[in-house]
Amino acid sequence: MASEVVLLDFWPSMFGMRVKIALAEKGIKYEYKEEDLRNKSPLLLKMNPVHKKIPVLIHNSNPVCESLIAVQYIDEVWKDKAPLLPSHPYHKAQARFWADYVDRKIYSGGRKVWTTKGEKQEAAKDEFIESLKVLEGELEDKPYFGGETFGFGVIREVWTFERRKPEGAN
Ligand SMILES: N[C@@H](CCC(=O)N[C@@H](CS)C(=O)NCC(=O)O)C(=O)O
Repeated sequence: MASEVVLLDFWPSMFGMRVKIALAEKGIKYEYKEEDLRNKSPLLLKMNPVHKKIPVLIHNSNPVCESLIAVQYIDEVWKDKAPLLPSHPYHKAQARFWADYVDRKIYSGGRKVWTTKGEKQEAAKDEFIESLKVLEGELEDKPYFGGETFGFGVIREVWTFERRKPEGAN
């Protein structure tokens, strides 16, 4: 039986983009459902009752919440094509460490820059640039962040992936 995959998302969400990139890399067909975050659908509230956030990957009616958990789930279920995480436990741990770093430092640092003003914003900018330098240092001269091939590392760092509004989106 073909598996049924649904993605609850909001088109500009960088968290949603991670999951869309993972699905695209694996060549998985799925149904895309755009959410209005000011008026969340009963399906979203049912599938993610804890955080009530997108993205939610629904696989054969089972919800998988949190973007990085969904990316790892996709990698484990569709393991025959385009591996996203390294197979070696240590390298896998490193990939997870840097994914966590991006969520803690880059996302929250960027958010601070665009939600503050004046001196606080200047301090936030400096902190954000320092966090980017740390990432840059980790990249060194590798063709892709986190390794030699496209994978988990690229997915977590893609912030400006083409944000194309799907037809019918608000
Ligand atoms: N840690 C979550 C973050 C998801 C997130 O923040 N989603 C936002 C949209 S970008 C959302 O659904 N916000 C609605 C709300 O907070 O009520 C993940 O990685 O999936």
